[in-house]
Amino acid sequence: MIKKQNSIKLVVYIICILNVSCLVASNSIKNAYELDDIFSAQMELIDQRRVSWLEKAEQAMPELNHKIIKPVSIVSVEKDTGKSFQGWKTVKAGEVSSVCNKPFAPGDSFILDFGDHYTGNFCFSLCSIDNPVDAPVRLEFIFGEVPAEVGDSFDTYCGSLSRSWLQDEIVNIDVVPQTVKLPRRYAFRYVKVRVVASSVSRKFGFTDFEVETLTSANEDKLLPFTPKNERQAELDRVSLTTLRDCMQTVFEDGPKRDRRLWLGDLRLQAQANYVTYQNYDLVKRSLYILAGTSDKKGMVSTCAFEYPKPVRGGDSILDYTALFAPTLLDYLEASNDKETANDLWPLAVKQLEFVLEHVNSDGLFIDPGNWWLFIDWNNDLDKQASEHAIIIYSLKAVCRLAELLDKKEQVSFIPAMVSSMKSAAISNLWDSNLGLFVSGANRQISWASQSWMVLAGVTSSEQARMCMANIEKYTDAQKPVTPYLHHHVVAALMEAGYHEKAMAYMNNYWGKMIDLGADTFWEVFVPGQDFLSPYNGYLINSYCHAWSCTPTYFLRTYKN
Ligand code: RAM
Repeated sequence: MIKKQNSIKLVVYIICILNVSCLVASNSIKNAYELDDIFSAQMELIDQRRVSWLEKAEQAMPELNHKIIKPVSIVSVEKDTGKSFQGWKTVKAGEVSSVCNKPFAPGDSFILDFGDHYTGNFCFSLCSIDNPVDAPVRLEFIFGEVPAEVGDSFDTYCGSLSRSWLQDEIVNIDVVPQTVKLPRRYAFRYVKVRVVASSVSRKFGFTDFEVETLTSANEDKLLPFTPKNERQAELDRVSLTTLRDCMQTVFEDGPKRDRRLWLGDLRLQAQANYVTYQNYDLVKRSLYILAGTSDKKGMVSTCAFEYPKPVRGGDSILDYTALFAPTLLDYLEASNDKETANDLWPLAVKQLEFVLEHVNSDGLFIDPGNWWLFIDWNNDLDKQASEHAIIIYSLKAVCRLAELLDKKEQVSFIPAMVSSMKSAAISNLWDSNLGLFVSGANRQISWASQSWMVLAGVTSSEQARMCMANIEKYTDAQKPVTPYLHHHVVAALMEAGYHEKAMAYMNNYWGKMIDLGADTFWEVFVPGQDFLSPYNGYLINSYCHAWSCTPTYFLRTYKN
């Protein structure tokens, strides 16, 4: 009986959902502007070009640069609750030579410190102290980007992402002496080495350790930068290390995890790359992979896996879809590569179809409820206003692309649509008493909404200044959780003309990570909440994360 009632409820629910989506679709701005022909023309081009896009991605495959780096010391990790980040500090425990050429027995362990964060392959050499070693040597390695990973145990991990992302390994070595290169790539500064088992009577030892680094960033091409002070130098250095270690055969989001290409991360990495390493081919390859793995409906990939051959990842984020055109526009402006921009133009236009479906005929974005709206990892954030603004931002980028590619006539509907969406934002989402944008049915106030509305140019410059000043005073506002959203706050402060404020904000937020010992910038950071994790497990967070690398972009583009 209960089962039957439940299935009736389910059917009613499905009918309701279908009705609502039909309602939204038939009342969408996309239908009001009769854009179907434009989008189906793009679809034909996408279908014709998709295969060649993956070929072009392959042709733009970068070479990886290597360097051999040796550890700088042996450290111990000590509990330092309440003082050090995540309660662990490292203390120098000796020179690397202190663990070389001496006998080791089961249970012995030490931690190598490479002095900085690297992405690459770890190698070590073993020797026999008592010749010959008559049993395999069984070793455990744990790789850590931050001290907590070599301090805390992985055994209690129960986060929402697979345990297999945690970087540990058990290796058996049959023949000693031998140099062993671990096949898997790791992202780390620290390596904990523990002897699990070895010959009962014959001792072995270590003679050498190194990492063979991997990156498609070329240090010789790095543009010079003169910092104004020590803090700027540090912010630039840590940003560059973050970017460098994420630059592999695509722009990865994190070399520890997810080791894959995400559109939203790519956009920010590419911006930082244009003013630093200038690897245009890597952006081109990344764009072509996302394009070549677009789905049957012509939706660009939100994320893609590279190997064994590029495929679309399962997730689709509406705001990332909207950000394809701005990413392509940035690429065109930085590289002047019109050929690629022309080639990918149909895909940039086509993305508008997916996002405009959820804008009603009054020009207002309505959350369809069946899309992943990202913006930030703040779970309490209402996304309506930010999404609304990002769609405008996307429309404007398509319009600018059209100007640069001489295709204005193809998207002549955009100016009117932008002005309708701006009016809808002001009439529905602007609270003139507060001088702030609100979002959703509960009229939520957030840094995200103000920042994206300013970046989309919805406001007059006076209003932009007003809302960025007001949000600072509004203590109950929803705040950013990730450097990704903090980036957009800094960009919005810049856009509103608050250059000094923007730099101070950046110094304060990213500077705090440096003060807490960051070698690379972290995926998630809320001061005072060291264990915060979107995946319910701080050990699985990425501590060298793509979207966090942008202080170098701000420092190098802010000319004052
Ligand atoms: C995570 C990664 C990635 C981000 C997505 C939304 O899996 O951190 O960087 O783009 O979420």
